[in-house]
Parts: sequence; structure tokens; C-alpha cells
Amino acid sequence: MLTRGMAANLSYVLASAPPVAGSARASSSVAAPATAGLAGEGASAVADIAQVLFVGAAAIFVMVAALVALAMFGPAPLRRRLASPALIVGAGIAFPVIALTALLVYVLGAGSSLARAGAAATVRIEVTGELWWWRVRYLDASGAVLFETANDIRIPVGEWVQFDLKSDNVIHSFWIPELAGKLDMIPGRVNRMRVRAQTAGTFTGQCAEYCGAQHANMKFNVAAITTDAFQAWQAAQARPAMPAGPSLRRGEQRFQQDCAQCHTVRGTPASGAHGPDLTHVGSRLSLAAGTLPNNVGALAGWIAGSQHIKPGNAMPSFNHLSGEDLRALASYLESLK
Ligand code: HEC
Ligand SMILES: [Cu+2]
Repeated sequence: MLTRGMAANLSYVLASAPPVAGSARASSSVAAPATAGLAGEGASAVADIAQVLFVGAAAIFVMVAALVALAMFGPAPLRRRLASPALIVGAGIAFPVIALTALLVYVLGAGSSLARAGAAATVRIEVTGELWWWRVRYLDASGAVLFETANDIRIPVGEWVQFDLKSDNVIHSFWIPELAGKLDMIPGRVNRMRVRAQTAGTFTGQCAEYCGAQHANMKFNVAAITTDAFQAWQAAQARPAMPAGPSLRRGEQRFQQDCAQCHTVRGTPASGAHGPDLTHVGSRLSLAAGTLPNNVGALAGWIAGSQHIKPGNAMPSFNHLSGEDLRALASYLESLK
């Protein structure tokens, strides 16, 4: 009787452990040892929550295991005392209810203070999960779009940034492990996340909710840079593309013919919205959502073999182009800084 009650209690504690262990593992794999690799307040808070929950679960586990051992192998008088109904009600019902409620209140409190924390955000960025890349729009205070880019996010160090997270296809999850916890992007909803990077650096983001064949190749970069560098970057991204000089004319023409129905290059007639905005693609930190480095060779490889590199993605391989056209296209895109 006693051991069964205790076993139920034990399994309850263990059943409540997976999310705990899961989040502890998620943050410590990035941050091992301790929280040394964490660069954002959100991520440190998540690591703190995980540690409190893990220590709590471990302590309760040890306590329950000790009681089970005593109940099975302890001296007879003690075993009789452990079988008393008061202990079963107290340790089997009251204790888990109180302990789990306390932990729940702590987690919800810490989580919601994360969402509310700090002063007003100075930068607002709308990120839409696409199949399988990230549409990134910088917004002004009123919510109007300043410019659009893809898979490449820059933020000023030390300032609060608000992300408006959306999707119009399936559920994705926006996750920058070193900066903050993950948050789902749900069709028909806008989920808001606030992030403040405490140190400069480039951090990798990853979709954290399975969304189809190329889910693993749905990454992005977040560069936390100084406020001055951020403002310069923002001004450059908002400008239309530089007109192509004579040596790039051929690539530009090909682009308008073959690519403009899906891609925008501001300052040219190309205004397709199905694929990423390529106005400043040459300045990005990677290509195809973190799949390739960004250089002229990778650009040519992607154009000719996008279905080979990222099978099933929405861009056809242009493997019929002549070598000369391919080079011209790649040089043109590389020039779009
Ligand atoms: C049918 C629509 C479509 C056409 C046509 C198309 N693309 Fe794309 N392109 C996409 C989509 C969608 C992606 C995003 C793929 C991904 O990462 O999953 C993309 C990605 C890219 C990228 C990577 C951008 C980034 O930010 O990482 C480049 C470069 C690119 N396309 C160039 C071209 C060129 C050059 C052409 C013409 C030869 C072309 N595309 C034609 C839809 C298209
Ligand atoms: Cu995904």
C-alpha cells in the first residue's frame, strides 16, 4: 500500500520531469559549462529556470527513493509508521500538489516577466516562417515596413528588440539558443518575443518545430553589433540596389527574365514576393537559410542546383543555363551589397 502510493508519487514526479530535463538539456548543450555561452537575458533566464527545476526534481527524486528504500527494507516499526494514512496523504498528495504548484508559479512568473521585461523595445522586427526560410521585415514604431530581407538579422547590442513572429503556412518555431527561449510561429497569430543581446557576436538561429523536409536547413544568423554599425547597416538595407554597371548588365538581364517573378530587387522591375528579397543579398551572412556560405561560387551552385542542395524547396534548379549566364547571374547577385 505504502510502496504503491510512493511509487505513484515517484512516477508523478518523473512524469513531470521530461520538460524540465528537456529544457535543461536544451540550454546546457549550448551553454556548457553552466551559462558561460549565453549572450542574452532571455537565455540566462531560461537556464536559471532549467537549473531550479532540475535541482528541485533531483532533490525530490532522491527523497522519494530514500523513503521507498526505508519502506521496503527499513526496521519493522519504521515501516509501520511509514504506512500511516497521514503520511500517505501528506507525502503522496499534499506534498506533490504543493511542490508542483510552487514550481509552476515560479516558472510562469519567470516566463511572463521575460515577456514583459525592460524598457520599450527600440527595434521592431517582423519575422515570418516560410518553407523553408525566414522572411525578415524591419518595422518602424508605427508598424510600417522599413525594408525586407531574409535569413539575416542584425540587432544593436544592449538594446531591447521586439520580434513579431508569424507564419502563413505551417507552425515553425523561432529559436536563437544563445539569446532567448523558443517561440512558435503559428498561422493566424502574431507571437511577440523580446530579446536583448548583452554581448556582441554572431549567433545561429534554427527552426525548432518540425515543418517539413528541409526543416533542418531552416537556419538564420543574428549579428549583435554596435548601435552605430546597426544604424549604418539599416540605412544601407533600406536603400534600393545600386544600378548594375556595364560588366553586370548581362546578369541583371537574365535575372529580370528568369528570376523576377519570385524575387524582388528594389530599384529594378523585379518585384516577386514568393522568394526572399534579394536587394542586398550580397551582404548576407549565408545563403538559403544558413545552408551555404555567401560567395560567388556558392551563388552559382545554388542557382544551378537548388533542388540538389535543398530538395523540395520552392526554387527550381536552373541547370539549363550556360556557364556564362550562370557566372553573370552570380556576379550580379554578389554585387548587390
Ligand atoms: C518559383 C520561384 C523562384 C524562382 C523562379 C527563383 N527563385 Fe530563387 N528562391 C526562391 C525561394 C522560395 C527561395 C528560398 C529557398 C529556401 O531557402 O528554402 C529562393 C532562394 C534564392 C536565393 C538565396 C537567397 C537567400 O537569402 O539566401 C538566391 C540567391 C536565389 N534564390 C536566386 C535566384 C535566381 C538567380 C533565380 C533565377 C535564375 C531564382 N532565384 C529564381 C524562389 C524562386
Ligand atoms: Cu521548421
